[in-house]
Order: sequence, then structure tokens, then C-alpha cells
Amino acid sequence: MMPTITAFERSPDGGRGLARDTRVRWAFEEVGQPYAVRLVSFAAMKEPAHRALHPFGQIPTYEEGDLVLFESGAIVFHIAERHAGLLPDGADARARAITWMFAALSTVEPPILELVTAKISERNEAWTAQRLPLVEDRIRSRLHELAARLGKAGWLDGAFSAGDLLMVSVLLRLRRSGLLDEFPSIAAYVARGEARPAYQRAFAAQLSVAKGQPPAGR
Ligand code: GTB
Repeated sequence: MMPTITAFERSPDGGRGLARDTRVRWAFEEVGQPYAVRLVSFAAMKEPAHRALHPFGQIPTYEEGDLVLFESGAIVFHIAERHAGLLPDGADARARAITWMFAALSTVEPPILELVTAKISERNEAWTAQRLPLVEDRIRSRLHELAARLGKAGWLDGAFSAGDLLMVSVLLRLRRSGLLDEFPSIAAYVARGEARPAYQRAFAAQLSVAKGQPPAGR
């Protein structure tokens, strides 16, 4: 059965691939699983029908038969568990890849989201100018630590995994901040992720929504 995910009918990023359906699309593309997309408006997201799928009234969601999932990390994990290609076969390597998935979402993404909040929701607050450098420094610390661990390696732990998929997805949100440019090895890591054909297909699919065209192919 072909899974169906939800995505913004009109993404506020205009197709820059920053909404969290892109990481789910990327996972599908990496494993070669066709998927369908149901586009939802901001109003529809808050209606009972969508809240039955997603208690917080957000995208993305995942439906496959009776199974309904929300949270992009859980969805990517589900896809990675059901298909070959995103998690290593060995038990220890698999556990490490899953550790990186959690690290991306619970250690690296939160300070990045703080920056997004500061720049968008709090941009008119008197204290934002004072707070921004603190928020940016917290991100710099994480990037510094991540760069130290990555070293000269291509991916975080051996072959590309769902851990890299989520980490790159999270880091992409920093593109416009200029912070990635301060860490050339991290910038190169993100560029490697973006260069993957599966990412390119996922990006094109979400962009086609922003351009008002039906998604091509799977
Ligand atoms: N933890 C959840 C997950 O990982 O799935 C977070 C889900 C989430 O934040 N969804 C957002 C949403 O539905 C879309 S992705 N927001 C609507 C709402 O809460 O009412 C976040 C997002 C939104 C917009 C941009 N952008 O414009 O650049 C980027 C990312």
C-alpha cells in the first residue's frame, strides 16, 4: 500500500525545502518507496479531521492503511526500519545511526529553532537584538562540536544513514544565517547531502508544489 504524507498547500518558505515534509520525502526517495502527498491549508491543519492524524495540528503526517504517524523523526525512522538503505545491518552500527537521528532532533535542531523564533516571531521585540548573538553562539558551539566529530569523514558514522539525513535536514535551516559558512567542513557535509540524487528529487517534488505544478514521478 502506498503511504500518504501531508505537506503545506502553500509553504511559507516558497519552496526552499525547509518544511519538514522534505526530510520525509527524502527518506522515501533514498529507499525507493513511492508515496502520495495530500496538501493541507493552515486552516485545515487545525480542523478535527487533521488533528485526528496529528494532535498538534501540523505537517507532516504519514498514513499507511490503519497506521497513522506524526513527527518527522518518527516517520523517517519508520521508513528506515521498513526498507533497506537508511540504517546499517549490524546491530551496533544501527544503534549508532539511530543515536545520530536523536542527536539531530534533540541536540542540534533546538538551538537552530531558537534562532528561527528570534528572527521571525520575536523580531519586533526590544530585546531581540541583545538575544540574537547569544542564540547564534549556542549554535556555533554545536557546529564546532559536530565539526570536531565529523573530522574529515564524509558522513557521521560510516555510510550515509538516516542520522545524516536528519542532521543535514536540520542544518539546512541555517543556510541563510551565514553560520554554516563559518564551518567549512559542515558546509561541505550539508552540500554532500544536498547533492544526493534522492535529496534532489525530494527537493524538486516540494518545489513543484510551490510552483503550483503537480509533483512529478513518485
Ligand atoms: N516536531 C515536528 C516534526 O518534526 O514533525 C514539528 C512539525 C512542524 O513544526 N510542522 C510545521 C507546521 O505544521 C511545518 S515544518 N507548522 C504549522 C503550524 O504549526 O501551525 C516547520 C517549518 C515551517 C515553515 C518553514 N519555512 O517557511 O521556512 C520551515 C519549517
